[in-house]
Amino acid sequence: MDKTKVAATKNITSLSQETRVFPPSKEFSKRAHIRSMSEYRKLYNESIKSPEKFWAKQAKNEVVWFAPWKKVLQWKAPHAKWFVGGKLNVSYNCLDKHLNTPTANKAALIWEGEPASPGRAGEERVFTYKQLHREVCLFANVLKRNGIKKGDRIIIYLPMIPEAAIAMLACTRIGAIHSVVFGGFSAQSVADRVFDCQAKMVITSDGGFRRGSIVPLKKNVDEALAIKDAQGVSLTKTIEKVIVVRRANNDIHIEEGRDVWWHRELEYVNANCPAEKMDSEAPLFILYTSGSTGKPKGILHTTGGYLLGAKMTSKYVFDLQETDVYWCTADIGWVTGHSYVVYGPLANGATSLMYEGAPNFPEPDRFWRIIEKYGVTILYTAPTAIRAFMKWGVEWPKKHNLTSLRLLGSVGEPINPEAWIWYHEVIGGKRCPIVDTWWQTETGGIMISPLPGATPTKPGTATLPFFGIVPEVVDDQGKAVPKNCGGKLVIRKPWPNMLRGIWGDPKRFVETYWSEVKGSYFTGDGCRQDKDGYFWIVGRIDDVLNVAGHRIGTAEVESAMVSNLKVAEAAAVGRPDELKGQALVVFVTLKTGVQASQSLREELRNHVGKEIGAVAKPDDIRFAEALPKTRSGKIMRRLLKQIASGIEIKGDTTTLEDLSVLAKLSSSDE
Ligand code: 7RM
Repeated sequence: MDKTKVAATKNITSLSQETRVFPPSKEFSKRAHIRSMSEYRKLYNESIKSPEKFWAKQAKNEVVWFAPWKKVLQWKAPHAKWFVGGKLNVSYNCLDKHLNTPTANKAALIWEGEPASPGRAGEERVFTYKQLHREVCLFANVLKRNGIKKGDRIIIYLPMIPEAAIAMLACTRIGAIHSVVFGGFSAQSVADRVFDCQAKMVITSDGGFRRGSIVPLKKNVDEALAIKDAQGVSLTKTIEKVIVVRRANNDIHIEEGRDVWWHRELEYVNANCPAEKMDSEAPLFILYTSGSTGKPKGILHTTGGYLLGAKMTSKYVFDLQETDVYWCTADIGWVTGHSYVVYGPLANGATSLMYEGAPNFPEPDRFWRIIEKYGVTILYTAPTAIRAFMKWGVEWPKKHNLTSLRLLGSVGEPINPEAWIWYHEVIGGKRCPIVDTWWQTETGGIMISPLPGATPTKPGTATLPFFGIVPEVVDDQGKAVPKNCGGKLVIRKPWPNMLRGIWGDPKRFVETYWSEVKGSYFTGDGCRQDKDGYFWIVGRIDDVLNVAGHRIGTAEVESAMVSNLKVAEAAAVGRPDELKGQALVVFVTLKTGVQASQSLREELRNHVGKEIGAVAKPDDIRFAEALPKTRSGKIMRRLLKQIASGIEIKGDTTTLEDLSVLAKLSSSDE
């Protein structure tokens, strides 16, 4: 019997309980960029039937080019070149383009700092497009003054402050390649990344605020720059300069000749810095993402295709309108921060809000306070955050007027229907469409998502592909599986903002993404398509459980578990089992005030059994205070698997948000 099919059939049974459909309201559709499914289908079909014609037209309309391209696409699988021969500049498209328009004096960036006392808002800085342009030009000249040339690599290791966006844009202005390293990463991660891309400069700050305390970023950089390899050779000898933003006013060491203050450097430069004419395929940035094993991969994105993708997806998925105050809560150290805090919104002339700190500082209503204060209209956040809000209780959002919101977004993992409905009702006041957006660091931008004025949504699915994207669910032979059967998610055709490679490792690029299914991009995700063609991500392929011959996606077990009112969050993993191949272990955190007990364990087992069938009844439920997550909020199932199997934790834990979580988990035998 086909195992995939069994699992898939089970999935339908389980999810057929999730039949709620939410069509967009007439009022929303009426003023949206894409107003109906037929409009979506028409454009989508065009984009698939004649992709080059479609993309050429979009690139012409959406992007300012200094010189036209000669060829839209050069595709020698797996190597794509888009808009070959075209010249442009990303910072020009995000800033200069708006200068002689009414957008010039509109807020480009609204920033709020973390420090605040209960009941109060924080420090505020606002940059109009004109002001942001000036800051970027000034800082671009600082980069030049400090020896940076086209093609040089720069590590940006900053908190969520405006200087982070300014630094990114300044790099793109002069053709330097940035690699943003999340401010929560360790000295070792900084050193590894410097070494991998042979960076010439680090841009950091004295410190950053996080939940009321100061993260010593500059100290981490000092440590990173002192790290040597086994032969005693400095890992970071390529670094010539460190530019330091003053943010937290904590004491730091300044290494004469190497370290300079951002604000001091500004005194030496003017604001005249024409944007460099960059080749469409010139590297734009490298962003490191952890692979399933060891060494992080430096995902490479280039200029023209990336910008077009970021711009178009922002415009259509978030339905950006002139009056929106748009807030993507992702850190810029994550690809979501690149495409949907900085490049996408600014290329569209939108107002992008940036918040420095934690959602529960000084109290769990910080997000809602910010939304009320600035009149945020679009909120884009992650399921892990939504589940945290659910856990903290509705009293926090209820304290604030959230009626400015008109659209909600989700990204990072499958959003379980429970969280979806809560988001819809409590935050969206039942009035806001939700766009559940599926994509990856590698894809550069959103790939599968509703268009909010057109697509009827269903809780738990990212629905349908964006223009020009051809996803398919396939079996191990690479053949498309029938509707409602589980399989691997691949992308059949090249798209403009796809990754161009892994920095310095062309072999790994081919092996990781292009060898699993011949001729197609392999996403690493498990998926099934329902009868309407909607894509349901069931989790990473590596995480798919095989219990007594049934292939079960982690996301589905977790979703079933979390649909119990007492459960806040759940992570399902397999542990080797003589009888069944794998036994199903679910780690569970409970809602505030709920007590763990043997009877609750039984109750939850039965609950999952009822929701998705007896095969998915957990063999073991382990109550935990918290789950190990990456900085971007993804559960690290690899670690949980090791804990569940009682083996020592191996492999990379540098992306782990809170190391103490692991210790607690390993010792918990409640
Ligand atoms: C943007 C981002 C990529 C992986 C991806 C999936 C998972 C992301 C969704 C999702 C289900 C979603 N980049 N993922 N979004 N799964 N529904 N809407 O997250 O490179 O950090 O991660 O995240 O597994 O492959 S990422």
